[in-house]
Amino acid sequence: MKKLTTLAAITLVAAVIGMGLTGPAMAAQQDKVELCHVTGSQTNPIVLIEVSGNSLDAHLAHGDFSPTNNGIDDESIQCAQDFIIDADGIATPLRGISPATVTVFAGANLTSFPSASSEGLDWFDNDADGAWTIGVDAIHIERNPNGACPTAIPNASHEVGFDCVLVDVGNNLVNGQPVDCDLENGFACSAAELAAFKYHDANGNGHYDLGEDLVLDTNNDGIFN
Ligand SMILES: [Ca+2]
Ligand SMILES: [Ca+2]
Ligand SMILES: [Ca+2]
Ligand SMILES: [Ca+2]
Repeated sequence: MKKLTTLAAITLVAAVIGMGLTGPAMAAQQDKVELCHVTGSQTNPIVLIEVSGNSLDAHLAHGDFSPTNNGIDDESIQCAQDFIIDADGIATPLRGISPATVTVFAGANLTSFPSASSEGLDWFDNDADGAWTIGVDAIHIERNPNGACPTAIPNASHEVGFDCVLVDVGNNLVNGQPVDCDLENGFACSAAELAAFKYHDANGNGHYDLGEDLVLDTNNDGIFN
C-alpha cells in the first residue's frame, strides 16, 4: 500500500512538473500564426511571416492572407492563392503532392480545359455548387491513357474498383455516381463550371498529360499566383 501511495505521489509530482514545463510553451506556440504578407514591392510582393495572434486582425485588414494548403514547403507555393488539386496524375485518392510531383511555380501560365486529349478525367461536383470544392469534390480516370487505369469502364458514371480515383479527399465517390463534367472534352460542363479548372502544361504540348499539375485558378487569370 505504501509503495502504491509513493508511486501515485511521484506520478502526481511528475505530472505537475510536466504541466509547468509544457503549459506556457504550448500557449506561446499557439499564439504564433503564419501569414502571407503583402509587401507592396514589385520584386518580392508576398512573403511568409509569423505574427502574434493579437495582431492577426490588423494584418488581415490590410490584405494579408493565410497560406493555402498546397502542401509543399516553398514560400511561393504556400503563398499562392491558387490551389493544386492534383500533382501526380496517378490514381490515388489524395492529391499526390511532393517536391518531385509539383511542377507549377509562382507566375507559371495555366492552361484551360477542355484539353482535346484522352486522359478520361471526369469531375464529380459532390456539393452541386458548380465550382470545385476543396476536400469535397472528386475526379476519377475513366479511360486507360498510358496504362493509368486498365480497369476503367468509360460509361460516364463511377464504378468503384474499376474507374480509378485521381482525387477524392473527402472519400465521397459512390458506386454508380453519374459524372458531372468531362474535363478533357467539356461534355456536360458549362463554361462557368470549367473556368476555374486549369492545368500546368509542363511539357508544352498543348494538352493535359497525366502527372501535370491540375490547379484551381481562384482568380481566373490564367497564372499561378
Ligand atoms: Ca463543388
Ligand atoms: Ca465508369
Ligand atoms: Ca502537356
Ligand atoms: Ca490565378
